[in-house]
Amino acid sequence: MKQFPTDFLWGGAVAANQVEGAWQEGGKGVSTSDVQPHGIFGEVNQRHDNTFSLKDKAIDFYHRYPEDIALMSEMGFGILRISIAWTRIFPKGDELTPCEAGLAYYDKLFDELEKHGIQAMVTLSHYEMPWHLVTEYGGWVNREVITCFERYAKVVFKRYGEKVKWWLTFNEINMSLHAPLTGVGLQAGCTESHVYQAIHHQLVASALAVRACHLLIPNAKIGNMLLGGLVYPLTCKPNDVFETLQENRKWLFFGDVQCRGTYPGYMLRYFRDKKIDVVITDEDKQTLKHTVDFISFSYYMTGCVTADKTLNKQIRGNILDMVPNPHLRASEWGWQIDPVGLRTLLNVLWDRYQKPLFIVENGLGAKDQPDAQGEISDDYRIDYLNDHLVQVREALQDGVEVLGYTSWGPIDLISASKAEISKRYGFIYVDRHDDGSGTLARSRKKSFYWYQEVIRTHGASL
Ligand code: BGP
Repeated sequence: MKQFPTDFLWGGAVAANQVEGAWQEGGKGVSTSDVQPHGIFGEVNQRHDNTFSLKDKAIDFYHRYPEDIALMSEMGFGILRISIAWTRIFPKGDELTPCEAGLAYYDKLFDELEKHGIQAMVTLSHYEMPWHLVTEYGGWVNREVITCFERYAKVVFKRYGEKVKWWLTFNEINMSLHAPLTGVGLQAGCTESHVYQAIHHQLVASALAVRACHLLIPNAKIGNMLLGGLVYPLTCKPNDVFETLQENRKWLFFGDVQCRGTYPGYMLRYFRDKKIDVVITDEDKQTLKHTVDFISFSYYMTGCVTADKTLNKQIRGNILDMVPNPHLRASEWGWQIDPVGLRTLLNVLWDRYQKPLFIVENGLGAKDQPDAQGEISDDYRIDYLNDHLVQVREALQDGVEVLGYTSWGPIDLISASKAEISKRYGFIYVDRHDDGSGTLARSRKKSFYWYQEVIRTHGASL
């Protein structure tokens, strides 16, 4: 099989706070992303001092989306994953009536996609929530936030039910363990019990969104979204192998709850051993039974795990506590490149859940340099994506059900970790720089034509 199935969905993925800009337009409220000008691991800055944040304008997708969607259409996209900024719909998060200007904005965006025959996939919450829900409610540790989220989800399902058939609940829900403010709205000083209580509430909210989506848009599909954090044992020592199992369970736990509808025994033991007290009501247990239709995930890298605590853990990528794999090379940011790991991950998830899979993020962050003619020959990006897609094709032949592939950042955008634009992922270059300079003009990189050919040939050109 050279070609992918003809109904395989090809496209790209972006997030509101990394592309839209217009952070104070259209009635939008302040989100957690707005108060983290230095990225998801950065300090909170309430912006009263007019601190510069590249995200305020981002790539101005809010105003320029018709041009950007036309370019994606030229590449042959069948699907675009976006996120809705919760603060455009409910600026503070706890209002009873939504903001019409925010609703109208996404209406226009979905209409533009439809004009080009591109389906929309929508993440309800991608690394942001209303800041008011953090300051006044304490974030997701407060059960009332579930009600606010459910109201928001129902409003957008009702409004866009005719236009959007693909939905995701929380982006990389397992990242809450590493970036609690971004994930569950918890500020410095929170305990592990707080984090897991907040995560529990988010899992309940995710299941309520699944229930509402099934009721309100019966012909839509709703999935979860995991950071595919596959890790390998550094050696074949039994303790390394067991430690690796436990490390993988840290992220698979979220999938277990969202796909199987119940807490796994290993997690309940972890809570007992660590004296973590999570309130899980009988009603919550019933709610969690509303499981997702498909599993979506991001994949960038793998890492290794060792039981030997004397070995230095290194900080790499957006996840901590992994040891570099001596057999892999890494990107400029130290993210280890492992195409075969994607095939392994697809097989692991398929074997575990038997639910369809959607790769909703994958890509290479790199510093692109235009040549004298202004062209960008990003062969490194083409190689990365090509090698990963070849492994997706292998997984399809292994019998794994893969619905589609949306590469991360088909157009350059602001990075989540550092809030810079110099770490670029796009097929489309955006003339903007970390200091805020640049014309915002768009241009096609070499990878633009490569991806166009991949889509045109259903992957036969790989
Ligand atoms: C994922 C996030 C994205 C995206 C990507 C790349 O974790 O879901 O929002 O940003 O990582 O990370 P970065 O932007 O830090 O390079």
